[in-house]
Amino acid sequence: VELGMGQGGLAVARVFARAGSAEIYLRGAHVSAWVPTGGSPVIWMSEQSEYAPGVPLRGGVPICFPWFGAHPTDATAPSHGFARLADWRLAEAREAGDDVVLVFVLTDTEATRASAWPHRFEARYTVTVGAQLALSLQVTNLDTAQLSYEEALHTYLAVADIRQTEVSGLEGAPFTDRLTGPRPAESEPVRFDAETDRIYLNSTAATTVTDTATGRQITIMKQGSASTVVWNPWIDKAAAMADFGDNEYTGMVCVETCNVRDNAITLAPGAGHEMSVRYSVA
Ligand code: TA6
Repeated sequence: VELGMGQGGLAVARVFARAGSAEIYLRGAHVSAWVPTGGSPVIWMSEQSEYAPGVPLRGGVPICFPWFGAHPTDATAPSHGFARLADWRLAEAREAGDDVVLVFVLTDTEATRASAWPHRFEARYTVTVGAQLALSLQVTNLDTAQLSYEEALHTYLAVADIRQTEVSGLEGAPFTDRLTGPRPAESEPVRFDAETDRIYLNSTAATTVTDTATGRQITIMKQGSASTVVWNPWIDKAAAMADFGDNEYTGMVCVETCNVRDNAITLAPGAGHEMSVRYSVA
């Protein structure tokens, strides 16, 4: 593990395990790269990503916490919560067999206690790098009252061509399309020919991203997550984002491991919850 300077002068941890390498910005404990040894990048980052304070990286694995999307009542609150904008502490770095394990920690601060979500908490984020990438977000309620939160590992996966990509594993599950509302279950894998922004609730299934152009399959297995989001901004939405190149939408798909909306987590004082996900490439 090397600690160094990433883009924008931001602190970054660079991990070199035998079977894979990764890069994690301490800002947001934001995984920005994972490359299996001898393979090609699995995690996608925008060429236009900004590395400026108050602006989340575009791509990688943003940690959305403690709310998902716009805050329901506070219009000044940042989209997808404060965790991806915060400086996490690298608490541990160790080898585990052929893998390398990093543990990042975020606890409440004066700023978070003054935010739209003022609770006392600890979040521990474990990143295990090797032939697979495993991510685990453990949240503990350090408050004296119960608290509720939403969470998402908003992972951007690299694909050769979104128009030749499909996401399987969600067949038979109803979903809400952020553009058109509740939709009935489909029997086919998700395919992409326009902006796609789907929230599957009560969905614990593993998913697979199949890049039919190259044959690569990225398998996503999750624990402690009842929601899955599938997103591609397509042409117009990508063009509307300053940190998203106009044609970059063809090279990525977000498959997000979450607990959102009805699947939000409630913790009694002292209680904790773990959400984890493992990516493997075949
Ligand atoms: O996960 C899909 C989504 O909620 C989309 O609606 C879009 O807003 C995307 O997240 C990106 O959000 P961001 O705040 O990172 O630009």
